[in-house]
Amino acid sequence: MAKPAASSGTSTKKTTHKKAVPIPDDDFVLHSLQEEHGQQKRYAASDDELLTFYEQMLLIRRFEERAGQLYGLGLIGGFCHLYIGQEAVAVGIQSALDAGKDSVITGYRDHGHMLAYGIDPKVIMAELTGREAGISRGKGGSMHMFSTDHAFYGGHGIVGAQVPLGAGLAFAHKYREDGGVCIAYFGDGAANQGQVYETFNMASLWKLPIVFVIENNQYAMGTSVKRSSAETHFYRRGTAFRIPGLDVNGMDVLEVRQAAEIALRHVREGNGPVLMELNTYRYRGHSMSDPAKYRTREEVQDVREHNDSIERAKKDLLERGIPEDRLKEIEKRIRASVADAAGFAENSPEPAPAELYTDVVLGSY
Ligand SMILES: Cc1ncc(C[n+]2csc(CCOP(=O)(O)OP(=O)(O)O)c2C)c(N)n1
Ligand SMILES: [Mg+2]
Repeated sequence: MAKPAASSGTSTKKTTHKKAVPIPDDDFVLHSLQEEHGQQKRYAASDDELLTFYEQMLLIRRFEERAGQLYGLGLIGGFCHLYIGQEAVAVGIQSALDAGKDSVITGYRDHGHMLAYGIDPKVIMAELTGREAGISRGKGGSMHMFSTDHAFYGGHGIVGAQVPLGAGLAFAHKYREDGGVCIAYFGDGAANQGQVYETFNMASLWKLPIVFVIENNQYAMGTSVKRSSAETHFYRRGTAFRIPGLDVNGMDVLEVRQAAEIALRHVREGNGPVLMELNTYRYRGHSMSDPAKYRTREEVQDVREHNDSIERAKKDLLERGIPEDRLKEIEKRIRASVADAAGFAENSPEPAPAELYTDVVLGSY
């Protein structure tokens, strides 16, 4: 390339810059999982597996749409953060877990993670409507779903709090030698918190079995990642702690699953944590009370039309020769299951007033 001509009239004084000299550091081994991921991006799912992923993602979408309607009708109170758009993340990752052995923890946008676990939509919807039959007995609501039976440790309203708690779960896996791995999900906004990096340090130092999953949905409430984050490639953020990162298309369930396989293998081999960045997008507002002034309708529409995870899976299935009727059957089944869940939630009783005093920590400690 031709050098740009020196502008006339400027000083000809030369500045000398020393070149950065690479410092040898034999001790520094950072496994490049990105390279392995680049070799095969998409998981080689069987037809049945892909059909299951499709069904689970569609269930989350329809469930969340219904939850949005129930919120509008006043049947769901408090905060409610929908997962619509991000379905491929929870489904792709959780399908790779060893059920009953691995644990999961996330923030307040948690309905999708529970559904991806195969938890009955009825008890999730009943929790949203504050009924006794809810998974947290109607006392947690949208942000505080919990199921120790499924090793699902919430549902947390304090942004980023789930990250050190996740390290605690991972520590327990290691201490008990139960072979489990903890998946700790958090957002791009949470990723700027100090507690996240304190956790990275300890998790890496102690080689804890944990996968940190950053769901980069491009916004933290009304603030875009570009406005809030000096380093927007979140998968690089573990480097200073020798935690390898994976940059993943979170809108493709097969890519998510493949990356999850790589991350889990690395962690299960005793190498310590992995950081995954899942690039995704939330279609709805941050919560139900979001005026959405910070982005255009066209931006959302563009992702919906060109990058939707459910449409991508549908296209893949049709290209494999799965008959459209089979997909229609799935849609019908899901519509019925979501209607059932909503009916169940609306018709079950609320907890008795005496329940206000149960499951509450009282006294000094
Ligand atoms: C410690 C703390 N600070 C602020 C809030 C208010 N708040 C709730 S959600 C949120 C944005 C988090 O964004 P992100 O981590 O990207 O997750 P997303 O909502 O996009 O899933 C904020 C600031 C909070 N709940 N907790
Ligand atoms: Mg976000």
